[in-house]
Amino acid sequence: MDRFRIELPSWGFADTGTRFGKFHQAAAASTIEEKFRDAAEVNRVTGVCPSLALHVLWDFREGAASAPEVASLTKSTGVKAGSINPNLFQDQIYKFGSFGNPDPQVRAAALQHTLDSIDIAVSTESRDISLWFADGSNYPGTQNMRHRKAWFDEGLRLTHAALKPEQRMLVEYKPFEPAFYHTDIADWGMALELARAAGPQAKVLVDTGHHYSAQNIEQIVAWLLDLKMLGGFHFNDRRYADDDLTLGSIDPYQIFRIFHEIAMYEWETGEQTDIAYMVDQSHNLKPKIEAMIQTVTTAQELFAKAAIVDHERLSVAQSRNEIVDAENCLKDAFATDVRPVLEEWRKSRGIPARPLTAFRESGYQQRIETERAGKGRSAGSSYA
Ligand SMILES: [Mn+2]
Repeated sequence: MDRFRIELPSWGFADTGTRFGKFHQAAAASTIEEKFRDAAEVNRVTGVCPSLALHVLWDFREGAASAPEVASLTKSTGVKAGSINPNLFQDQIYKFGSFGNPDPQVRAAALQHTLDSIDIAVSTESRDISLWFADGSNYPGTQNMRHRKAWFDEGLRLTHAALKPEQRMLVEYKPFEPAFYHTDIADWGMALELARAAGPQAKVLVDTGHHYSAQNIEQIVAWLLDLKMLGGFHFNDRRYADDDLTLGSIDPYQIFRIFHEIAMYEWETGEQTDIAYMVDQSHNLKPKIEAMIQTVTTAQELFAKAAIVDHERLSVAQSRNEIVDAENCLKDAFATDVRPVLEEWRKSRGIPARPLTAFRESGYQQRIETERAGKGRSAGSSYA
């Protein structure tokens, strides 16, 4: 548990909604300072969220000139700037794509924004540039998929060439939405190919909500681990599409199986993986800070359950094809209530045993509801 850290998204504290509308919350953060303060509160009660993922368009209103403000917020809140997310989907020029747009001027603008984002990451001392592209098309025949692949290849190589030695670029994939016919980076195989072609500091980012319903995500994780190409996760849960629900709310066994693949890999190889665990959720109905605390403690529980799988016993059962025993290794661990031991672990680290209770007793929510009421209705992120 001492090694488990999870990064919060700045946009998870802002007002978000669906394409049908937004329900405003009085406590929603509308400035970068409020997002840092909320993240610091989650970190205060959980002790495992030392960094905040930032969105360039939403959090760096003045581009690189906003970096000193972020640095001072890091100082005052103790929360570091985490992964830097360029925004290549909201500007009007991106109607037909960014890196994959047939118009060379738009591709150049998208690349420039990405290079600017790398500079921002240097100034905030962020390691990871997290790349998600909304590029795709809605109707057959309207775009040349091979040409777009080549343009992506070129754009990602140029992005990689601008990275500092300690930086990484993470390539995220998604099968559909906002495009409904084809997406340029639709699955992990496409992301893998593009990342490999870009260079050694490019890895694949797995967003758990970016798969078709029946897809075996832990197998993708196992392959990416084996290929040393797993850069990180965007955690969330879903029932139908990219629903951005709270991690483990619909299918906790799914996240457990992912953590199990990682734990088993570490046990077998003796390696310590270097994977960025990040939250990418949109809490439209739940109070945002409570939802984030719930997310973090659920992630810890599922991580702990995966850690107590009897690897020795599992390994033997697998080699002998004792499939009931092998399966039960997972089921036994998953059925174990790890909450008491997590409470003990928190107490031993000076963290509140029950983070949600500690948060409710702090009065923080009431304070910000009063402070922020009526503020920032038009500011902040769109649905994301
Ligand atoms: Mn994501």
